[in-house]
Amino acid sequence: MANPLYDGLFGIHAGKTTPFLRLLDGQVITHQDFLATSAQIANVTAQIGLKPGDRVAAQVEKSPEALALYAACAQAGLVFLPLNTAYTVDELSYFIENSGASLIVCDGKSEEKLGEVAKGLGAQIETLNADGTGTLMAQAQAMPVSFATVDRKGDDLAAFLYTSGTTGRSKGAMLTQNNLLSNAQTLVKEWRFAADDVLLHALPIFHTHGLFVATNVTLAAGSSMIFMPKFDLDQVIEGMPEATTMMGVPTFYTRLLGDARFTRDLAAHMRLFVSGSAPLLAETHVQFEERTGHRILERYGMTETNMNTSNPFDGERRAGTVGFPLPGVELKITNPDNGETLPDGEVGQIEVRGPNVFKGYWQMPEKTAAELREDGFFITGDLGKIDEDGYVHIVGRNKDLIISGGYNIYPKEIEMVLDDQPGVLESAVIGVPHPDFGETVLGVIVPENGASPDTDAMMVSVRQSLARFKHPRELVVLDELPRNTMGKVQKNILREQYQGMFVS
Ligand code: MCA
Ligand code: AMP
Repeated sequence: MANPLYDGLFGIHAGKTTPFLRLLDGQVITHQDFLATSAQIANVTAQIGLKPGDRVAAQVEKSPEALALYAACAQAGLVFLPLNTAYTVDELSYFIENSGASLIVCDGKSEEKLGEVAKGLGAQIETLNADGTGTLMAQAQAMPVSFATVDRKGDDLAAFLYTSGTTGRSKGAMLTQNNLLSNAQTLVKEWRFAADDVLLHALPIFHTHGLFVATNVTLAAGSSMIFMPKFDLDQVIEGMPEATTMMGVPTFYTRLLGDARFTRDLAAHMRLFVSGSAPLLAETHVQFEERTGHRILERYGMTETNMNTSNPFDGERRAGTVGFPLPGVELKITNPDNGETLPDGEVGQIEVRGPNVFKGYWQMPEKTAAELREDGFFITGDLGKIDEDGYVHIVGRNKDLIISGGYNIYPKEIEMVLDDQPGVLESAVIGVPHPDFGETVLGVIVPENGASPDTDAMMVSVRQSLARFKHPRELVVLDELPRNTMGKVQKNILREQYQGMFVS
């Protein structure tokens, strides 16, 4: 028996004294040290009574110990549920309740509020602070540095990641051990990762990009990463000469280009820059090459599927495209009305199938059935085409989604809060271009007859319910929303009307 994820990403490094995490204070954590910490945490989970298959919800700052918690869950056969540090207690309560998490790990600052949630739901709670202190590590330090890895099958669940939906209710995407392992191994090969690579890691570790792409690839390659708490331009510029690779959302690259210290010399030691999570403007691609001589490698993925396509490592990295389906991944463009495959060159919905595709949404069989076909193809909700050379282009979205700085925001969630406010008849939330975040959130409010809604008070409610990155940058008041003859709100008209609001 075995545990494919733990064995394939972590166990393979047992006894290795080579660096895994390089911290900003100069501290280096070897693979061996990291595994010792994760085994100690796994021992804590067993001691407090967690059983394989139990869910562990973690809303913690980025730290080596937070990463070790992920490894510990893999080793103990627990399902890891990382949560954005920006989520409010309202949002967290839903995730914790919906997932039936047995353990909540949170920052000491949130213990009081989340403690109440935990109590109400019968979950245990432990704390883990940004500096590695807290009740979890206090117990872990007294534990043995080895743990008998729990047997798991490739099809067993390894992680849940919540993704919002067009109906406003978040869905727990169930990812298996094989989903995560197979994708990491494919990317190591495709992007030529080797043990001597040093990845500049400035992404958060609660989403696919920072955790399952950047971290898992580093682990699968046995390489190391400069582990930064967040994207800080000064730190990234300072760390780059020590790195060989970087992964980021387009905002990382536009921010770098906006700084005169980011030069060809600074990037001379780098061999690869990868971009994803949001569209990289062709203009950014071109400017980046002019400045550094590097062509950014753009790839395309989703929470439900990990990575689907990538531009080639060797060969032309074509600006404005997301490259080719990864080995083992099938991709087709279909007619949204009947699901039939369309000829190359025609725009339709993107569907994917492969070992990377998730198992379904936790306890939501109807939603799973609506998006994951019986034959294994997943309907991504993205619109695209395949060009004559086989490159995949994403041309739009068949889902009402805003991507701001790489974070996904579903308008429905915000509209539900706005619609509840006094004096509001209805609302429409749209994404409009933004120079730093790519897109930003704009709320359009229609008042009830005779009412003059207080937009400041509305923002107070929004702040209480929703994470900061989802807050509308502005609320505008209109007499009515544009609608088509079927009565459907025409968000495209609103997007056109306000497209210049935040760009000069
Ligand atoms: C921070 N803020 C944001 C965002 N980030 N608002 C909108 N969109 C955002 N993405 C808030 C802050 O809380 C702050 O609020 C204010 O905006 C300005 O913050 P700033 O200092 O400029 O932001 P930052 O802290 O520097 O963060 C920007 C960032 C960060 C570095 C771009 O958002 C980031 O690391 N994004 C990466 C997201 C990511 O990993 N996505 C991958 C998802 P205040 O002023 O009130 O304090 S996985 C995925 O999409 C798929 C699978 C894939 O293909 O990868
Ligand atoms: P998430 O739900 O956070 O997993 O985000 C997945 C969505 O991000 C996809 O469905 C796409 O709409 C978008 N996305 C990811 N990578 C790219 C990319 N390279 N270009 C355009 N959109 C992307």
